[in-house]
Amino acid sequence: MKGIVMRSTGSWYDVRGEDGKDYECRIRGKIRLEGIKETNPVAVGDRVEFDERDRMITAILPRDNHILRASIKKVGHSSVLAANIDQVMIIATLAFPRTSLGFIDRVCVSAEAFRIPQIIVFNKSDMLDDEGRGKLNEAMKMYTPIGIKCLSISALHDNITPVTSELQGKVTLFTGHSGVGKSTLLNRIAPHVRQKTGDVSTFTGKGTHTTTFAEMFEVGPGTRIIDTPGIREWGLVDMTQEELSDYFPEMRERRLDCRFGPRCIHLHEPSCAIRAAVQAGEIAPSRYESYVSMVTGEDRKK
Ligand SMILES: Nc1nc2c(ncn2[C@@H]2O[C@H](COP(=O)(O)OP(=O)(O)OP(=O)(O)O)[C@@H](O)[C@H]2O)c(=O)[nH]1
Ligand SMILES: [Mg+2]
Ligand SMILES: [Zn+2]
Repeated sequence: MKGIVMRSTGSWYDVRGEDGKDYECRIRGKIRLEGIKETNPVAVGDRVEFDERDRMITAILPRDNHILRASIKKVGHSSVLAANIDQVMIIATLAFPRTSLGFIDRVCVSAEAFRIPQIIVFNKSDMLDDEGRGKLNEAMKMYTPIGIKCLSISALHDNITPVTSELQGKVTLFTGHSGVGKSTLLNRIAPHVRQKTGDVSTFTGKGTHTTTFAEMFEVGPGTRIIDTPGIREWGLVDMTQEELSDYFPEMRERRLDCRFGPRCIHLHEPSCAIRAAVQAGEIAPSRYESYVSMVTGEDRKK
């Protein structure tokens, strides 16, 4: 039978069969998807074939896309967060816990590499002071013009219609640090889900890693949300220095004007159109900083 992977623990997979029933399956031997070398061969969102009698996944059907991240601590270790998704929703908080713009940019680049649209939801607006609100406005003004939709909400107190209307009929991956409110938001959107949520430590200001497995929830007809465990750091996978600027929408067109053309990595080359645009205030300094950190970073080179 064919089915779709709804939940993955790494050794067990909950597969929703075409008959609408859920089956707890394992993987037979080593099935590998051509061209994929990650440690977890089957990810949430994968369409699979399985044997409903002995509960074994026998094949993974070709993917439309997937989203990959590398672990920064474990060199050479990367994992597929989810497969066959329509968009990524980055849940971010500027305080408690703090999400850096560098982290947001890394997620955006990883999604953009597969042309998966990104939406940033700045959560916990109720916790911002004047300074925080200023930073929020600046961030929204920076991302919106480059085609990344931004929303500001409080998952606890606000009407969340602006978020739900972005989700209709799509498969959306929720990602972000631990404690930013991914599961809280999911519970507001789909009260029948009842995901466990956990407090942010007042001592470290960080989340406590409450969600431990990626899981996809059906929240309406054709509307699915994948809730995932919080991520501390996001490393890029398999990108050359030359291609990286292609995944920054504001650099993609401009880089054609660099004197060294596609070989320019926009660091010290003469007549670089990207650096000129930064100097002219057409590319945000913080985006360029993120770019530099990624293009010179160790995690990219694996
Ligand atoms: N003040 C405030 N607290 C919030 C808001 N959204 C979530 N929280 C709180 O933040 C804490 C963490 O929420 P979770 O939903 O567990 O966070 P998560 O992103 O799922 O975290 P992990 O599962 O660990 O990755 C909980 O105590 C929530 O009640 C918000 O908009 N405002
Ligand atoms: Mg959670
Ligand atoms: Zn250049």
